[in-house]
This record gives sequence, C-alpha cells and structure tokens, in this order.
Amino acid sequence: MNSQLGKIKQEFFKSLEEIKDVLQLEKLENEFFSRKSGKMNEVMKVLKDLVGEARKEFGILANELKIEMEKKLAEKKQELNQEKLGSLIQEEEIDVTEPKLPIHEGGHLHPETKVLWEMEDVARSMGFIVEDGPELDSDYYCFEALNIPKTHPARDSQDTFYIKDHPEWCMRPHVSNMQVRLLQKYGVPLRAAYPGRVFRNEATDASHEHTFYQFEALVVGKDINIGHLVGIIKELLRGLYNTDVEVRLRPGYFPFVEPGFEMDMKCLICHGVGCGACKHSGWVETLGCGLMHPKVIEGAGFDSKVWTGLAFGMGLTRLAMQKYKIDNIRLLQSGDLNFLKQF
Ligand code: FA5
Repeated sequence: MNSQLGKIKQEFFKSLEEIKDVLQLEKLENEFFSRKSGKMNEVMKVLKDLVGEARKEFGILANELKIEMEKKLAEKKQELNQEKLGSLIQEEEIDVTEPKLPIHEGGHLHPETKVLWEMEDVARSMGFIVEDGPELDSDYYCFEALNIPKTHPARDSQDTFYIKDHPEWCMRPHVSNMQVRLLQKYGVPLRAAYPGRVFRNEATDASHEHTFYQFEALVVGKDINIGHLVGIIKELLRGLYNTDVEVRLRPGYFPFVEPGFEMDMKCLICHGVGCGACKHSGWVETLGCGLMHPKVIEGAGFDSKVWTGLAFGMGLTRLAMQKYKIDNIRLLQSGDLNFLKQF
C-alpha cells in the first residue's frame, strides 16, 4: 500500500482502539473525514499530482481504505451503543406483571415543545436544516472551537456544570456547541438551526432557569451582513407570533462573533408597561447574535476571506413565555398540572 495511506491506516486503527465513548468516536471521525481538514481528504489532494496508472492505483487504494475505515467507525458506534444499552437494562428492573395504570385523560404537548416545533417549522420554511446536538459535550465544542479563551468566566465551574473527574466534559451551557460541528459535517455554504436544552449554574428568578431551551441558527455564505441577520430574526419571530414584533439591538460581547449584539423584544405580556417576565423594564432580553468570528470559520476548516457567516441564539423558553403570557419561568418545569392543563 502507498506509504501515506499506510500511515493513515495505522494511525486511524491505533486511535480507534483507544476510543471509549461516542463523543470520542465523533472526534475521531472528524479528524479523518471532516470535509475541509480531515486527514483522508488531505491525502486525496495527492491525486491531482498523479497521472495514468499511478493515479488509478492510488484512487482505488484510497477508496478501499475509506470504505474500510467507515465500516469500522459504524461497527464501533454500534458496539458502544450496545454496551450502553446493556448497562441500562442491567440497572433497570422491569416488573412485567405489574398492572397497567388506568389512563384517565390524554396528555398534550408542553408549551415549550409547541414553540420548539413551531420555530422548527418556520426555520425549515426558510430553507434551514434542523439538527439535534449532544447535551453532554466536550470543552472543545462548547468553548475552544468558539474562540472562548481558557480564562473566560463562562468556563468557570461557577457558571458551567462540569462532569466530576472529567474536566474535559460539561453539560453544554449553550447550543453554540453545534456551530463548528455542523460546519465540519456539512461544509459551506450552510443554513442550519439547532435548538436544544442547555444548563447553567444559575440562581433562578422569574426570568432565569438553570435548565432552559435555546434556539440557535447560523448562515454561512458569501457577503453575509447584519441586514441579513436582523431580517432573518424578525422573520422567525413574525412566523412564531403571527405579527410584527418590536425589537431593539444593543452591542453585546460574545467571543465567537464580531461584531456582536444582544436583541430585546418588546414584552408581549405587558406591552412594554412592565411585569415579572420583563423585570419591569418593558423589554425581554431575547437573544445574542452577530457575524461569525473569522477564527470560528477558520477553525472549522474554511477560508474566512471567502466565507462569512451570521449566527444568533434565542432563549426559546423566554419565547414560549411571551407566546403563552407566562410571567414566571419556574412554572414551566414545576410539573404543576394546574399550570400545565391551561395549554
Ligand atoms: C448565548 O448563549 C450565546 N451562545 C448566544 C449567541 C449565539 C450569540 C450565536 C452570538 C451568536 P446568552 O448567554 O446571552 O448567549 O443566552 C442567549 C439567550 O438565552 C438570552 O438572550 C436569553 O433569552 C436566554 N437565556 C440566557 N440565560 C437564561 C436563563 N438562565 N434562563 C432562561 N433563558 C436564558
């Protein structure tokens, strides 16, 4: 086998042997197969310098190796999932003789789920793909890949829930952990939305929870500007509320955008007069946004002189509060049926 391919093969199989969980596996997959900077794709660049038989032979060998590696990745994924399932079954005791509880009434969707699904529909109608992401994630995707330095306060365990004895893993504090992952998976241009649950070590009040939902989206293309950013956000809000929503933009700092902004919407509960949901200011802090930082685009493997992007992360729980006129965020996860039956 060609020495370059041989080296890659050896490196891949050695790393594969050391993989212990699905997240490590995903990292390995990116290392070798990411569209722009994956090692396999780098090797394929050799092809253009080869001619005739040498080119044909190299192409066949590289393709065979790629198929073999992909097969091994799929097998490993299945093995890891089965191990996990096995341990869950062992832990769970199921009593199949236990009588079924009577069903008194049908349930219905939680208000946050309704808003989530509506937002997904609006985003899809605007040409966005919609993806889920991991809630337990690596420090790399949550911070490092987003140009957030080691010293940033968000990395402090005061703000982020880290996993005991595993300082490289945390419960994601925002869904921005999907930005670089999606760029690596789909390449550019890209229009993607990635809502989900996030976790922060927060003191709760009427508008802050420790566990809440965000709806984030990004667009990467050529000549993306702030007009696109504001237009897309307003269109999404109009789709959710069926009316124009008054918004205001303030400068905001997020290391992964430049320039960055925070956007507030006029409180739909009190119409700007002041209530618990808007901390009596008439405005609700709704989202962070901006033009994607060149370092993030470069980090995902793309030329930031050619490709530009926008991103925004909305507080989906707050959007639901506004939609259903809920003035205390803590009610949403209270499990109080008297509250939930209203929706
Ligand atoms: C972020 O989480 C950034 N990742 C958003 C972003 C994405 C900026 C892309 C730029 C580009 P922030 O911490 O401000 O930013 O949270 C975003 C939104 O989540 C807030 O505007 C707010 O609506 C909501 N939010 C934040 N903290 C809480 C909380 N404790 N409880 C409920 N909602 C919250």
